[in-house]
Amino acid sequence: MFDPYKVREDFPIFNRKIDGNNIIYFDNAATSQRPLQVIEAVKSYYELYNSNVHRGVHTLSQESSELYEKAHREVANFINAKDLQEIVFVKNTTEALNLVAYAWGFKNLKAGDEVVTTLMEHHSNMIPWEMISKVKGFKVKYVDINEDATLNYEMLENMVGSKTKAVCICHMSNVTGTINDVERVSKLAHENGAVVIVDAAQSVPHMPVDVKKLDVDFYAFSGHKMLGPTGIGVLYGKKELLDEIEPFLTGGGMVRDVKYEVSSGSVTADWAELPWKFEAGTPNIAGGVGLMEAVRYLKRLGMENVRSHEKELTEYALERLKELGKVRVYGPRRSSERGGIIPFNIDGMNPHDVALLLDQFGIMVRSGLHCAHPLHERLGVKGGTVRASFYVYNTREEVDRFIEVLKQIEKV
Ligand code: C6P
Repeated sequence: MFDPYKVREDFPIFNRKIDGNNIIYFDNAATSQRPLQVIEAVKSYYELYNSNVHRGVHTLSQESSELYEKAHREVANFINAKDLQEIVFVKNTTEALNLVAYAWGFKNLKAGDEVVTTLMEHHSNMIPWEMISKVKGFKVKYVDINEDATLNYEMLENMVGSKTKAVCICHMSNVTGTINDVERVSKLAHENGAVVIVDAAQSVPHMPVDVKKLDVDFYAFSGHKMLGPTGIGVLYGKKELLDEIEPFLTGGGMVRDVKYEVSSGSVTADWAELPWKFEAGTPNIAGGVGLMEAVRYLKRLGMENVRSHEKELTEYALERLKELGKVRVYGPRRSSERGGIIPFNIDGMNPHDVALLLDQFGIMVRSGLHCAHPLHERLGVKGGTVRASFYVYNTREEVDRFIEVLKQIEKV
């Protein structure tokens, strides 16, 4: 039985009170909290194994390398990738998407080509494509959303064609919680010879993911949104695609051999095997170890349970929000199409003021534009939204308190 009260016991931060209030943490789409198991794993890495990886023959370096490789394998297993060769550790989703844009995009895109993305993207799945399009001359096209903030699939189907080289889409919107049918998008893209690049920052932490079933080409996510440390993220890429592209960052740790050729007076290099070819410089080893522990923790909870807990909590919160006369909620109507994210506004109030008032009661939400300005503009809320986002340790009781406080704020 999944029990959020039992889960909470693993999270030391919930022992803290702020101005006498328990912490109600509803800002999980920005970053999650960390369980003791993850904190301990990072601590014990530094206490027992700390050493650089792939750079030493001594015991500590061998052990540290083994742990770091194991972390890649466990992440691969978590999303059903073939093996560690398809798992590149990066800093976060932003870096993963930039890696694809710069490494794959520079090699494969030219004038006349099109990259199709959507209006519901986080800036990190828009701006890199716009930046490269200025150099390479291809066009970035945007698929619209429907009135309930779901993707306009009809428009997507009309937009993807022979010129399309990539379809870049989020699995779950960080603003509306909309869950996109990535399997359908992959099928459409592949039928047209395009690759599928998915921003999975909000999906991997909250639902079961099988990259083989989704048939995605690249899939990017962050450790810090899934109980892991900050500064560690993942780029999954199909081996054949990662094999064919050049690294984005170059330098130490990612080469097999580097030669100075006397005849030409220049240096040439050939790359290390996957995934190390894409991990230049000393990586975030402790972050990788912490992420491995986070993945183990989520596996023990069961990702089906995580999804159904959040779905249930979201349905409950949406139902209770109807009790409020001045609150306007955005996002899909069907709970099968939305994750545990609720953006809303209170009539006549600035979202930051609402967030500050909630904060006085120990309730943490995010307010503003959530790094998705075009989406807010499309929703007709230029001033932003208040966003409550749930995770494994949130409870119905917390939702009740949230509603009670919102009722007081509404009166103000
Ligand atoms: N969204 C939010 O509060 P990073 O910051 O690189 O770990 O993740 C970027 C990112 C990319 N895509 C989506 C869908 C995201 O939600 C995020 C991060 C946070 O919504 C911080 S802006």
